[in-house]
Amino acid sequence: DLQPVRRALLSVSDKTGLIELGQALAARGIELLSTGGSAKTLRDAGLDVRDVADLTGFPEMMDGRVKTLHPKVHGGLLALRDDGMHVASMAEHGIVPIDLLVVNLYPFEAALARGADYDEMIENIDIGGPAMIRAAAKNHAFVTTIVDVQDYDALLAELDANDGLTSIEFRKRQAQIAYARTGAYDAAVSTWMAAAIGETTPRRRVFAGTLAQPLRYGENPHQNAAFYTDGSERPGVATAEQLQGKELSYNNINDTDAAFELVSEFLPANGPACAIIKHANPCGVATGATIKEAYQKAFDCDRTSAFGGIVALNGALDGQTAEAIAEIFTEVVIAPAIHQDARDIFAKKKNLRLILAPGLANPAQAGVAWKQVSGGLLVQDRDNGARSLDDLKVVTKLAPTEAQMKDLLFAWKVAKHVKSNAIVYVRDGATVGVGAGQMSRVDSAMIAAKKAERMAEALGLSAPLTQGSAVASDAFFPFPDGLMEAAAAGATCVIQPGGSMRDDEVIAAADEAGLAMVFTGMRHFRH
Ligand code: 93A
Repeated sequence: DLQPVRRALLSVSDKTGLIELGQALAARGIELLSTGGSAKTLRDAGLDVRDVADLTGFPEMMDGRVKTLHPKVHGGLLALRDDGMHVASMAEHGIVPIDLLVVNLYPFEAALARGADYDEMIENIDIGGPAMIRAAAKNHAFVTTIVDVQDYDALLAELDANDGLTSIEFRKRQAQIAYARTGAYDAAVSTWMAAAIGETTPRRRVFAGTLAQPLRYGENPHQNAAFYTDGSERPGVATAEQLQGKELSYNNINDTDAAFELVSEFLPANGPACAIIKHANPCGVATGATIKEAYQKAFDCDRTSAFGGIVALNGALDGQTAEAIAEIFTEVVIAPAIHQDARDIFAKKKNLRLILAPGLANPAQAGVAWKQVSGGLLVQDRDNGARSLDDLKVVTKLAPTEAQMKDLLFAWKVAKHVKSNAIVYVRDGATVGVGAGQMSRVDSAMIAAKKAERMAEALGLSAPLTQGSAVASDAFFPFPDGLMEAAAAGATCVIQPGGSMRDDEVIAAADEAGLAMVFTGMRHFRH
């Protein structure tokens, strides 16, 4: 099922590679049709091009809103070449077949990224382009549709492999991409509109992605998987550059995201910070005078779990820190800057994946988070909530000291990134025990304390570091038992949302145990 390409219509906003493509098509004897700007680019390069306006007999009008919306264009794309009636209609109306369509759309997504105003966004909604793409893709039995600059080479290779014709397999594959492109385009328009008109629960909503990378497998080897990106240019695992190491796995991407989002909570202006993640939960988070000290303190929270972990830094990775990290097996290191000496040190660790992020993530960034359940999607705002000193309410007789307040806020930031039920012990700007993902809050408090005891033994300390620690709970203590578990582990101050029916009981228990406790009035469940 090979089809000839005699006539091509090129209409592109992104002119990258257009001249080379036009030259290559012309060299293969293909007639070129094109719209205003595209035609000019081709003509300026010395190519012979026919204007679509010449074909339709209508000038481009209404600021370009109407340029290709014409039966001579759409008839040429949609006509079935092997249908007598279609062929007769073409002859009757002077419609010529268009065998190849190359379109890329008005840069709506780019306008969105630069924060264009409402009117400008509206003008960036492409109508004629998607109409042509959908028409050509529908008629893939005869017509080839190209919507991405990155597919120009594949098109030329296809033509060369088939003596100037295209195969049905190629046309089908490109048609599928074409519909994904128009789908994603309208998804971007509709998502933008929902935000612009303040619609938080639109009756219909769409998500779209572009393949960034096929993955060897998913969470487990028997699951197929791939990584799709949403086109946003925000710093994160999707926009970071891998400098070395094996390809990232599904779990690596998930964990690196968790690590990077967590470490980004710590502003570089407040000093270096490090987060070490295992299975999407932190096993150590710390600030320090230097990046190396932050890493060391994070590592000392739970050295056992840190083995094979993901390390994220909020500042430049230097050689000293790289040396310290290289002492144990580490899967991934991600940082917003990486010094040459650090690169040299890791170059010897062939398997370690070293990733350079284009800056830190913005924890306050608004956005949507979604999760699949059978039969649908659960959609919610990103958890971009944060609490500062002024938001905290002291509820016990004893108020935390300034130093305790610092640790409490630190513990709270970390707790937001720990799977519920989350209990986080912190001392001197470093986690010293993390209890994650337990079905009972008491168990989370106990497990974190046990881990701290084990670390104290390993480090040869006289007492676990939870002694004199600050403790955070991601949700309120429904009963005093969880709180008492933390007190038994040596916590002396507590941060939690409050809001339990038994707050009075819990506060009384805290007073009796000599604890200082603050309420945040905000919960950070994470499931
Ligand atoms: O304003 S439109 O929606 N109306 C149209 O009829 C139309 N036809 C093509 N935009 C239209 N296009 C778009 O113009 C294409 O999708 C492409 O992005 C752009 C190319 O314009 P030019 O060749 O003038 O740079």
